[in-house]
Amino acid sequence: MQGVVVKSTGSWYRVRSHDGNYFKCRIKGKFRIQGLKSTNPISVGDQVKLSLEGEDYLITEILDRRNYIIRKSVNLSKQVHIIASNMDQAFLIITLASPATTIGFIDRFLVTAEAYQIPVYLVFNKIDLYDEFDREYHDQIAEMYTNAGYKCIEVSALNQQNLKSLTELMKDKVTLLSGHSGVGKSTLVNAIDSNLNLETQQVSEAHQKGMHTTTFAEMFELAFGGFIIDTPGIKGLGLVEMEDSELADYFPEMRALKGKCKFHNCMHINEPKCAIKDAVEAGLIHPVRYDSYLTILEDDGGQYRESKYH
Ligand SMILES: Nc1nc2c(ncn2[C@@H]2O[C@H](COP(=O)(O)OP(=O)(O)O)[C@@H](O)[C@H]2O)c(=O)[nH]1
Ligand SMILES: [Mg+2]
Ligand SMILES: [Zn+2]
Repeated sequence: MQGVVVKSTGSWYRVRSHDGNYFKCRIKGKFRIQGLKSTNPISVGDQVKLSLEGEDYLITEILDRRNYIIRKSVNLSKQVHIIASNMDQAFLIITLASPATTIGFIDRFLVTAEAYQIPVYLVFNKIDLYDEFDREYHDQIAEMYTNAGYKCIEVSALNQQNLKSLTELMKDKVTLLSGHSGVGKSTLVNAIDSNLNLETQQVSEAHQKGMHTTTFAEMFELAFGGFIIDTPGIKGLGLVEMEDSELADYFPEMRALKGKCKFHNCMHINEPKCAIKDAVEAGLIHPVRYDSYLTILEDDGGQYRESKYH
């Protein structure tokens, strides 16, 4: 029998078989993914084979992962924790306030998702709270990301505004929901599918709780077809291994100019005849995005090289 892991607690796993039944399972034997030092052998989203031994269902095999995302393990610096695997797309839930999602956070998320080749939609939630200044700020940010090649969707989970555009995208897909604690991920899921009833929190409470609790990702089946993966308490994605020279490839608007700089190894910092700097000057690449590029390059150069494989 084959199925998908929808919940993992570390000691047991909940698996949904392809015919729609749910099983509580344990692992048989050792699962080590070659080259990946992870604290968890099996993650939500994994396609697995099951067998019945006595009264117990056992996971006997993991099928190859199409993709996966990680974060650094809290305790063991060299190890990673696999958050989820085999996703079709990600929704990054963003709020301008309570809590504020920073551009830096968004851009890091986007870079990571580009590196994993997971399409991202930027979902701005809590638009019911906007005053005219928020609206103006929203429009500026949305324009910046639209020009960079990302689709922006604005919703209110609370008022159930514009949720149809999300459900259309989610149908028959596996969607990762990500974003800071308190942005409304659980509220959104509950609003999208009334069969689901995820726990929601007050923002201040979520803030305090989010700091120390290690909560696990969980996959939910949508009544209209498809699955979502909720990632409570996950602040950001771990970074894949990449060279500094690859970073520009993970900014779609910079990737579009690949090979156009005078020097083939241009890092787009202060080299002459740099197509990317020219594009920033010409207003074709947003200076804020370019700033993010420089910041990530500066801050995370070492980190990029560290995380995925050893
Ligand atoms: N005003 C407003 N509040 C919202 C909206 N969506 C969620 N919230 C509130 O934000 C808080 C955190 O929501 P929750 O779903 O627990 O966030 P999560 O941590 O991302 O799962 C709760 O108090 C929600 O009622 C929205 O669209 N508008
Ligand atoms: Mg939640
Ligand atoms: Zn350049």
